[in-house]
Amino acid sequence: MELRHTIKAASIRTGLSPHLIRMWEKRYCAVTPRRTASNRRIYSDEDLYKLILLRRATEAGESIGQVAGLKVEELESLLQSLDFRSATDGLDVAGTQGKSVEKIIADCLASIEELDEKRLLDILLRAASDKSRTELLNAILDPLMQQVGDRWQGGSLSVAHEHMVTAVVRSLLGSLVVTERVPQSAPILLATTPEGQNHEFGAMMAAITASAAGWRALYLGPNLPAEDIAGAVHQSGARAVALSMVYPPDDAAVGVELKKLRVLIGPDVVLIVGGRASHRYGAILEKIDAHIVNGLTDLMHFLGRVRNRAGRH
Ligand code: B12
Repeated sequence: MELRHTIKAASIRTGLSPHLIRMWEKRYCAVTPRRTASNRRIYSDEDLYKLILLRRATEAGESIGQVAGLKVEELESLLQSLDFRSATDGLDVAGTQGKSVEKIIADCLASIEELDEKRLLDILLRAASDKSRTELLNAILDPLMQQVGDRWQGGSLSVAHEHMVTAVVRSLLGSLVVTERVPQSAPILLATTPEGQNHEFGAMMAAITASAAGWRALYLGPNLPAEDIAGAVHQSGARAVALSMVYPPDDAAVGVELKKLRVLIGPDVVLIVGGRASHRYGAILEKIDAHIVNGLTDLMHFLGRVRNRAGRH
């Protein structure tokens, strides 16, 4: 285990102030850093990861006294259950800032109908800062996009409305992908869609979820040929690749790309596939030893397990 982070670095990487880190350490024994010869604190990667988990747990309303003594695996399970709770309860309860997610979605739809791009972005930015990541993705953006699709099909929204929403949601997700803070030493996950698959929000959400699970996620954009995905894997040393597959559900060329990808990245990189079309490629995915993961909550669990497994080696 590498011990190399000063308190300043720990503060930058965990998003906690040095004062809070010292307080959690002294009062609650949250972590026990080593000391240098000159008595300065030095934190390990594992310490940083635990501090990030503790930050998330306290942000979700847990008291530090209750959670500081938990082990990393226990904190991961707690966070998964909290995330799950907020994602499923969110539709009925008032949010932290007094607005239920139902109301947020209704406000978004009203601004979409009025083609009010600025208002839509404003509502979503506020939701991004008030709500947990899981709630934002699972309980707001996912159902919002479903409703936009339904209304577009039903004729009450035009292609222009749909494209406006798409542009706003894309820029929001894009900014979340690059601003999530995780330790430099975290394992790397690449998120993209294979060539021929253009719907990209699933891959972007997978990247954001991976960051929340303590991975360093790089989003490579959609529609990427196998050679380019493999090139990025080799350059970055990624341990996992997450692919989103939405449409078309039955393209033989996509199957060829998937097989090529496995050959190019070798057997050790974990391949994760999600999205509404993933099961339609089930036979090929099984052959190339890819894991179909059904949703973002399951992805969180899955990545936690992969991370722990590798950590023990
Ligand atoms: C936005 C959108 C577009 C945008 C995409 C923009 C972009 N940059 O991504 C645009 C306008 C470009 C578009 C184009 C098209 N679209 Co479109 N689109 C949608 C819409 C409205 C929302 C999709 C979306 O982003 N949802 C939000 C995301 C987050 O949801 P999701 O993809 O389902 O992902 C969730 C899970 O599946 C999972 N997941 C997804 N990926 C992954 C990956 C991993 C690793 C994990 C763990 C989980 C996971 O997690 C997510 C959160 O729960 C849907 C409507 C709908 N009901 O979904 C149609 C929809 C997907 N589109 C559809 C179609 C048909 C098309 C077009 C063919 C339309 C046309 N005639 O041109 C083109 C095809 C483009 C192409 N060449 O592929 C159909 C697909 C039908 C089908 N057979 O499945 C849908 C369902 C609309 C419909 N009801 O007919 N589309």
